[in-house]
This record gives sequence, structure tokens and C-alpha cells, in this order.
Amino acid sequence: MPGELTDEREYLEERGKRLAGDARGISRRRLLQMAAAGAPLIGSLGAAGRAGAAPGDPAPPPPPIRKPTPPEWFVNFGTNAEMRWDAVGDLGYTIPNERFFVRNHTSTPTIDAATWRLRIDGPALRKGPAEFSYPDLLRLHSREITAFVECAGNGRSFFGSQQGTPAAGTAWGLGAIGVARWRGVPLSVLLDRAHVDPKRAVDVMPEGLDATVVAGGVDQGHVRRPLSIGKALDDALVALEMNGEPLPPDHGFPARLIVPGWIGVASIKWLGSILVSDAPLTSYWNTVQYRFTGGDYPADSPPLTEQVVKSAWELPRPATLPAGVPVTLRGRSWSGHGRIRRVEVSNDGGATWHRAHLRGPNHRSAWVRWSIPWRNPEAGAYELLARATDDRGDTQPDTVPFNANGYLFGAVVRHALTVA
Ligand SMILES: Nc1nc2c(c(=O)[nH]1)N[C@H]1C(S)=C(S)[C@@H](COP(=O)(O)O)O[C@H]1N2
Ligand SMILES: [Mo]
Repeated sequence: MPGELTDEREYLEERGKRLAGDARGISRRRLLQMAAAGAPLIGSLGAAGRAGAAPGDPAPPPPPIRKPTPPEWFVNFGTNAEMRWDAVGDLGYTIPNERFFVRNHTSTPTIDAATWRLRIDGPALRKGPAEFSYPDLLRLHSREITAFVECAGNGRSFFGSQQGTPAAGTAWGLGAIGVARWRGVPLSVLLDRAHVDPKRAVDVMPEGLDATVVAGGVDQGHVRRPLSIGKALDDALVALEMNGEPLPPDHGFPARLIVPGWIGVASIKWLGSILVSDAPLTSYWNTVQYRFTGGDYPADSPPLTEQVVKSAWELPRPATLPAGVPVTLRGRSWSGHGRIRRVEVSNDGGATWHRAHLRGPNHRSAWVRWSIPWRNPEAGAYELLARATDDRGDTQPDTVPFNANGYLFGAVVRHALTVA
């Protein structure tokens, strides 16, 4: 086989970069910082946008994404910005806030934390509605989880480029994902304080405060999507912090839901209300969108929940490498069903496979980093493949059945590489 990849089972375990998985509460200092964060964070950006305007001019609308999305870090799609995998190599396990992908159905809103409230209401509560202010939430006992947020459409472009059947929607590569540390209040704690009746509750519908979405000429209302009471009480988190900072505006300030392992749209940003119902709930985002349609799927295929197994190389697409120079190739793999157990890689289009070395943390509903040394890359054209298996035994297939909106592209992605 050309320029052989070597298994390296004794590759030294990367040490030192341990996750801060501690169980501290939000410190008093942090609490004060966070309470003060909302206004200055948003205020300074607003002011920058108006520089040079005459007094009395109406302020131009802010851009759909507030943070800078430079082309060396992001592929820009207007209201969405994809993380570039070839810029990930120097990062640790988590993706810093300024480097995290953004997916907005409309655009990032400006929310004043001082007047913001989270309202929990609905027929499956034993008492009337409950309301929480930002300081109320900051005072509650907090928990931190490390989890990915990944768009259901991540990998969509490969339906076209790899399977010859393009799907409608943003042409994401594999960078509509990021892993962060999220700190906040478990949704179960808030539902408990709102006197949920767990015997009657069926579905929970979080709703965002961003602008309503017009689709097919119809106003579909605010972005909202139900989840089962089981998942809501299990591990959903109302996050206030991302990687130790108050949530940035683009990622849901002042509060967002994190639904570990599920498709990104479940993790509602700019959370304003949560409906707790004694009957199944529907919205545009679990009936028309975010379910399999078209192809061979039946009309009643269920709404999507968990993500599938995927892998990405930390390389440009297509990639080039110098001939004869030893190199260690790196990548990451993840699954919505659990931890990654095994990653196999190939540099000959799948004729032979080698075990990659898994390194560092391997959290559930997050990802694992891996590497494979290549001692003597010989000149030529290659196709790199990475195929992960999770601890449920799910392995990435060679192809996936087509669906019209291009969700859950979990097939092995073929990554072109030239060695010269
Ligand atoms: N309120 C609201 N929540 C939302 C969205 C949105 O447009 N509005 N986009 C969803 C989708 S489709 C995804 S993939 C994730 C993206 O999260 P991020 O922008 O923090 O990466 O947020 C979800 N939550
Ligand atoms: Mo998404």
C-alpha cells in the first residue's frame, strides 16, 4: 500500500489539558461580573455599528451575527458561520467562544438581562406560571456539562458531492459543530420549582426571543421545538455560561437550553418561555422541518432527536502535504448516542484500515480527538477516510439514504489529499 499509515497504540497519552469538570457554584465575583455583562457587551457593539452616524439618524440594523467571523476561522453563509476544521488543530478539547460556529434562523437579537424573564407555564403545572429573572437563575445551584452543539444539517453538502443527490439548505461541510463547557441550572430544577406534575407532563416546548421566522409566506412564530419530559428531566441544562464566560450574544445570551446529544435546534437560544404540556406538542420545527422527508421516507417518519456518529480530519479540503516529511494527522469523532469507542482510518480510499490513537477526554455527547502518524508520505493523490464506532456499536456507514433536507449525514466522508 502506498505510503503506509502506522498503527500507534503506544502513542503517548496527551496529559495536562484536563477539563474543569468541577462542581463549583458560580462564584460571587463571577456572579457580579455576569449580572453586569449584558448591557456593556451589547452596548459596545451597538455603538461601534453607529460610528460616524449623524445624531438622530436611525440606527442601521445590526448584522445577523454579532461576532467577527474572519475567513481564516469560518466559512460564512450570511446568518450562519461554519467552523473551519483546518483551523482547529491548535485548539484544545473545547472550541473557544469566538471560534464556535453560529446557526441563526433569523438574526442575533439584543436582549437586556435586567428586564429579561424566563416564564414557565402550561397545563402540566400544579400551580400557576413561574418566572425567573437573570439574578434568580444566577443564584441557583449551577452545574457544568461538556457537550457539543451540532446542527442537524452538518455534513449536508456531502449528499451532493459524495452521493450525487444534493439536498436543500445551507451547504455545510462538517464544521456545523462545536464542543463547549456549559454552566447553568438543570432544567429539571426549574421545572421542579415551577411545580411540574411529572405524571401529567408529556412535552416541554422552549421558545426563543429572536424574531419570528417567515417560511413559505407564513409567519411560523418564534423558533421553538418540543422535547419529551423524559429528556427535559434527564440532562437538559438552562445554560448561562459558555466556556466560563457569560453566554455571548450569538450563542443565546442571557440563557439558552442545551439538550445533550440531540440535534442543534433542540438547544433553543435566547430562551424566553417554556410551555409544559399534558399532550404532545408540535411546531414548524418538528413537523415540517427536522424530520426525514423525501427519498424513501414515509410521510410519518418521527421528528429527529439524537445525532449520529461522525468524524472530521483537521485538514483543509482538499489537503496538501509535502512528500517524505513524517506527519501526524489529527481529527475528531463524535456521536449523539454515547462515547466513541474506536476510530479507524484509511489513506487508500478504504482498501486498508488502521486504528487511530484516541487522545485526551472522551465525554459523552461531546467528541474525542485522535491522531495517526504517517512516517513517509509518498507523492501521489490520496483519499483519507475516518470511520468511528460509538459505545452502542454504531459505526459510520459508506453511504446514507437520501432525505430532502439533508439531515444527519453520518456516512464516512472522503477527504481528498495530494502529497507532492
Ligand atoms: N432561538 C433560537 N434558537 C436556536 C436557533 C435559532 O435560530 N433561534 N438555531 C438553532 C440551531 S438550528 C442550531 S444548529 C443551534 C446553533 O447554536 P450556535 O449558534 O450557538 O452554534 O442553535 C439552535 N437554537
Ligand atoms: Mo441547526
